[in-house]
Amino acid sequence: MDVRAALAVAAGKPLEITTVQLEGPKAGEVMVEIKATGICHTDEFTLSGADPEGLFPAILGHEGAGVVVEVGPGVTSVKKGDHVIPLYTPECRQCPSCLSRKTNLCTAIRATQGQGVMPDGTSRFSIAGKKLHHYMGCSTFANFTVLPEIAVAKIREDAPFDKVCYIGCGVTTGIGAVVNTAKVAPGAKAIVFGLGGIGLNVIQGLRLAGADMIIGVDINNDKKPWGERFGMTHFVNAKEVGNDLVAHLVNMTKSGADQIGGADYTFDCTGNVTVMRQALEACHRGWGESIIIGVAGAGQEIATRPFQLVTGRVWKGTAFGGARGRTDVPKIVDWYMDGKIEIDPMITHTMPLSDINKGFDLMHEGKSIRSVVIY
Ligand code: NAD
Ligand code: AHE
Ligand code: ZN
Repeated sequence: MDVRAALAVAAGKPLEITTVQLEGPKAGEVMVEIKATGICHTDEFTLSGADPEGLFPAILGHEGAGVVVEVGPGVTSVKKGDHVIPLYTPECRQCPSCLSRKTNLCTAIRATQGQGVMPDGTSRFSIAGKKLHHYMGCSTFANFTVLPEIAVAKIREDAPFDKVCYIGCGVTTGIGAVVNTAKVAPGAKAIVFGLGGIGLNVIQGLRLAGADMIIGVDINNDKKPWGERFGMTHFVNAKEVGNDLVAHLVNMTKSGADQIGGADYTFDCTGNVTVMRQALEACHRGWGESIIIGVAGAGQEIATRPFQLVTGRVWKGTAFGGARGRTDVPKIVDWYMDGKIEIDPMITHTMPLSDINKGFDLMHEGKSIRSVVIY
């Protein structure tokens, strides 16, 4: 069938709005009509050409919500009409990783997902008979897509698609990094680097967890009121502080008898490897944990003096906030519907698919928190 899509034709080029062809779901797959999709910095990362796994031509997008319109043979967990959120981190509940209970990184279909194809090694998308690549197993920049059954989370039907699509990546990643990965305890001191679509969700996760001190760091002063809106207690402009940023942050966290200073938890939400080092080194000696959320381009590496780790700081990473999608995403949708977490104010811009490139422009200009395409 013909579907409308924003096609990534090559790295660094704007998306082309066009009609592409989509084959129906095969065994174990479902077709979903995407009703809304967010634009995450990771889409920009891949479109820019920095992603070592980036493939073109492809249909990007991984932060969607929609309705199941058709199921392939053998599908049992969802049916036509179900409301779902696509999962770039699936949950098969059978692979060694799922069964380990130690990680959310299901490995059932990761290899083919990285090759831009469905688990049987073929693509459902094409244009004029030429194959197109899927992206992160989701391809939500098309009004219909096909996903493996294990890569959709069934959600309640009263949840608005144009808001809960953000749970498909940003919300779950930010809040999950706090509650699943760092397991932040009440009273903690935390530093969040990068107050964008992810960082603000880390901040609201920290507020939820009962952190006492939440320092936000950005290079854009416009982000200060945004951080405060979700629970940030202090703001630091990294550019204004200059080379002494780590010492400045460590000083800010000193209190009472503790004149060593350093945060209990820090979070990198920038993808900048220099910032990742600052985040690690701003942790408290002996126990501070730094969580890397940002993704960095091909060839980028992190560095620090081993002394930083010898003296008890811990470097960790998190993907999709450590969430097990089919289990946790419906619960996060409930948190939103029950008013426990906020989403609406972070969606600063909405647009039709035809204007999707404007969403990328707004991100580059630092003017948006999240742009959402509504089909
Ligand atoms: P965004 O563009 O909305 O926000 C990035 C923020 O970082 C901006 O406010 C920007 O001003 C700030 N920033 C840039 N350079 C900085 C610096 N040197 N110091 C301090 N702040 C700086 O992006 P986003 O959608 O929030 O994504 C953030 C990162 O998280 C990206 O790298 C993205 O690819 C990654 N990400 C990872 C996961 C995961 O599962 N690990 C999930 C989603 C996004
Ligand atoms: N292709 C990139 C990897 C990028 C990356 O780490 N992606 C995160 C999700 S970002 C969502 O906005 C992720 O889930 N990682 C786990 C995984 O298995 O990819 C690269 O650098 O190769
Ligand atoms: Zn994302």
